[in-house]
Amino acid sequence: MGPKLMSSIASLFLLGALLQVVSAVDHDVGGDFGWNLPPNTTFFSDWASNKAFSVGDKLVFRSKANEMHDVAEPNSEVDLDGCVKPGIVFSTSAVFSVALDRPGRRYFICTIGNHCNAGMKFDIDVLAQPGAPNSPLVPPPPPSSASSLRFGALLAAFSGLLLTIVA
Ligand SMILES: [Cu+2]
Repeated sequence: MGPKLMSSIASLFLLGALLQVVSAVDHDVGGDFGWNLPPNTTFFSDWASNKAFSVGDKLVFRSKANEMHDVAEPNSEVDLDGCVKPGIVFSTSAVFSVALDRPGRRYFICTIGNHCNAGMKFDIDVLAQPGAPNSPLVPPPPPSSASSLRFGALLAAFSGLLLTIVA
């Protein structure tokens, strides 16, 4: 493999990484309304059903300073429907982000008071992005290719120098 081809491949990897960064979306849960007591019980499930979520995206939970909320992740649809509070609560801070780092269905509720029954609950389907460089489905390029690329570039520069000297 010539240095030129290898640097083209490297550029492709770089472009892929760049596109991945650009395409990752931060989703403000509930839109401008935020993660607060909703006007109706389907507010957040309606919000989620209009969105597409992919690995690499983030959920951003923003709550009003005068309202107390948290974020917790039930294990199943049954627990979500029944507002079963999981043992672990992520955060009670006014702004909290959840990284969508794996594909599959995920469930979120607020465990405070009866907020979940009041509608502070939703589920999402996180889509994998096969072909994206940092997707777990695609292994990263082996480290040896990076070092041989550097060696190839060095070799090219060196032989270029030699040719200049000889000529
Ligand atoms: Cu709440």
